[in-house]
Formats: sequence, C-alpha cells, structure tokens
Amino acid sequence: MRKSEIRELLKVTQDPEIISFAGGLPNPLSFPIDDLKGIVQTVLNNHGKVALQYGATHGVNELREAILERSVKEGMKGGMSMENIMITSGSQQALDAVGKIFLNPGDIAMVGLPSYLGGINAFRSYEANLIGIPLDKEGMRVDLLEEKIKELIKQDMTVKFIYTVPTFQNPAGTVMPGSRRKKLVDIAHEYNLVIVEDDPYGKLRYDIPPVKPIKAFDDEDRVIYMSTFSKILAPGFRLAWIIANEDIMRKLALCKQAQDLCTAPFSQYIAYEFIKSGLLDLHIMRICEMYKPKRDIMINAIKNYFPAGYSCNKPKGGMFAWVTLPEQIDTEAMFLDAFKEKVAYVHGKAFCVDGGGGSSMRLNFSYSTNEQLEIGVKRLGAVIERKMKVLCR
Ligand code: PMP
Ligand code: G9A
Repeated sequence: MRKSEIRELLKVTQDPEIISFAGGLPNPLSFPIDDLKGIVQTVLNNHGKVALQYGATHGVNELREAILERSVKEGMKGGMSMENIMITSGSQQALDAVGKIFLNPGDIAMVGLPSYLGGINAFRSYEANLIGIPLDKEGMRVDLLEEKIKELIKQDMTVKFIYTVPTFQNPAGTVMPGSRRKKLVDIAHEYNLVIVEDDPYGKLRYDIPPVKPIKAFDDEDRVIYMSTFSKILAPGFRLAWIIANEDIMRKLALCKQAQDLCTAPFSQYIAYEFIKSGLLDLHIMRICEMYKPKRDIMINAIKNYFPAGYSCNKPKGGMFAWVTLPEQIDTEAMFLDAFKEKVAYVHGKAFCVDGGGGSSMRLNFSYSTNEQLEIGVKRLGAVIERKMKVLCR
C-alpha cells in the first residue's frame, strides 16, 4: 500500500497561511448549514428510532428509491430496481469493494493516464497490475484502450475491468462525449469486460448540457456506476452509492458486511429528506453558481501569471484545472518551492500509474476564496518563472 499524496497534503495544508489548491475539497461556504438544521430536526422527529439504529447493509430503502428515480431520469435503464443500488460510506468504500471483489494479486485493470489517485491506491492495495491508457481532450483514448486489450489477450492476459471517471475527470477535467461512451461500452461487450464508472462530478456543470452516464448506454448490466453526496452536499456525511447487477451486488454486500456492516443511517435519512424536500437540486444549482466564477478566476489568473510554455484545459465542470509545464520542470521537486511561498498543489506523477505526469500539476479551484485563487496562482506563477530561469541558465 502507498500513502495518498492528497491525504498527506491535507495535513500540512491545514495551516491557514497556505493557499491550498491541493485537496479536492468542496468550499465550506457551500455547505447548506441552515437548511440542514431543519432537516436534522425532521430526521429526528420522523425517523429518530431507525436513524439512530444499525441499518440494513444495502442502505435505507427510502434513499435507495430516491436515487433510483433520479438515476432513471438520467437515462439509466428503466428495468433497474432498488436491489441494484447500495449505499456506501463514500465512493472510496465502493472503489475498495470493487478492488476486493475483482482483483487478485497481478490481475489487470485499465485506468486513465492520469487517473484518480484514490482509485489507483484502492486497486493497488489488492496488488493489481494497473495499466494506464492516455487521455486526450475527450477523456480516455478508447482506440488505444482497444489496442492494449488486444495486445494483452495475445499474451494470454485477461483484463478484469476498466476504471474511468468520464465526466469532469479527476484530475484532468475532461468530459467523454456520448459517442466515445458508446464505443467504450461496445469494447466492453466485445471483450467481455466490466466498466467501473466513477461519477462524483457529473452534476457540477458550468458550460455544457447534461451528459448521459456510460451506464445509460449499458444494455448488458456490465457497467458498475458510482456517485457520491460528497461534492453535491457534504463529504462529512460520508455518503455515496453504487449501482451494479445483482450478481455483483451480492458480492458487494458481503464486502460491506466486513467493512462496516452498514452506512450511517443518520446520514442516509438526512440525504433522503434533503432530496425529498426539493433542496438538493436547488443546492446543486447554488454550488455551480459559486464554482463557475472560481473556475474562471483561476483560469484567467493562470493566463495572467504563468510564464509561457504551459498548457491548461478550461474544465467545463468539476473542481480541477490540469496544467502541464515545460518538460524540464519536475512538479514534484518544485512543490517544496511552492510550499515555501505558501501555495500547494498535487504533482502530476501522483495520478499516473506509468510514472509519467512529471511536469503536470492538479489545481483545485472549489475550496479557495476568490481572492486566494488570484493570489495563489500569482505565487505559483512566480515560483514557476524562477524555476524556468534556473533551468534555462
Ligand atoms: N472518486 C473520485 C473521482 C473522487 O474525486 C473522489 C473524491 N475526491 C472519490 C471517488 C471519493 O469520494 P467520497 O468522498 O465519496 O469517498
Ligand atoms: O482525500 C480526500 O480528502 C478526497 C479528495 C480527493 C481529491 O483531492 O481528489
């Protein structure tokens, strides 16, 4: 097992002097504290005796029903039932459970280059052989994925699953278009593979219409879908859900019984009441209104303060900008310089299973105040400029 760079950084970035673009944290001002005061009262009044008791492994049925209804609206198959949904203690638990079910030491899973660090670490803890597939502006390159799968089959090696964050990817911010999603499902069909679709950011949309999840293209129940309340409500509830076919669901339930018996029913009832009262959709709108200008401030500040030679996406949603600097710059080594200037980021190598990403960095724009975004990027620009001068000497 390896340390998570993000988790390690969270410890040091708690210093209030540091402007942290490191963790994928929601903005604390987005938390609907006043609304939740009323909701917590309602939960205690209406569901107190069950909300404070141990709950069923799969979760609170009212919440599962509510998630089912929302998932079907997003285009997932109408035939799906509540039995296909399990509530988990964060998506991180779901990622770990998927690793536990599918991966024996040495087994292959395909991941993006770059890919979410928490997923990589969860799968690595089961001694998986993770093979990276490069991303372009439209997410995972499914043409390269197919080539790689064919190559592996020729060597008599089997792939267990494909892990992807198709919408506002963490860390690269990319969105996979519908055609590519469909192609990915076709590839999974062709080679009889499972797709693990991790979708925490799909609702944090700033400039584009909703994109259907990969699971909406899945007629064979081979997509395992997961999403979370962490970015649309609050990560402190540790509340997420996983959708899978019944065979996989049975195994997930066994994992969960060993992991934590059940997800906190109190959190689940709060989320349920939040949805039922119509507050969730309103709240998501408010979060997007808060984050869109933050994205713009960060991207403009990068244009203003970073020396020429970098490339950076303008993410259409989510929480991250992905910047690649000239290749002589090692962002892991530069981190200490940045830290001295009281600004933090996550270096790109942390997200790349092939050891690449050395000149890239992930910058989170949701957590900081607008003022900090401007100042932090300015500080970082100066650090990069100094580094480039030294390297060019
Ligand atoms: N997957 C991705 C892609 C994430 O970015 C995160 C959180 N940063 C998670 C999973 C884990 O989320 P949760 O808080 O639900 O455990
Ligand atoms: O580890 C955490 O606190 C969750 C954040 C994930 C990320 O930074 O991508």
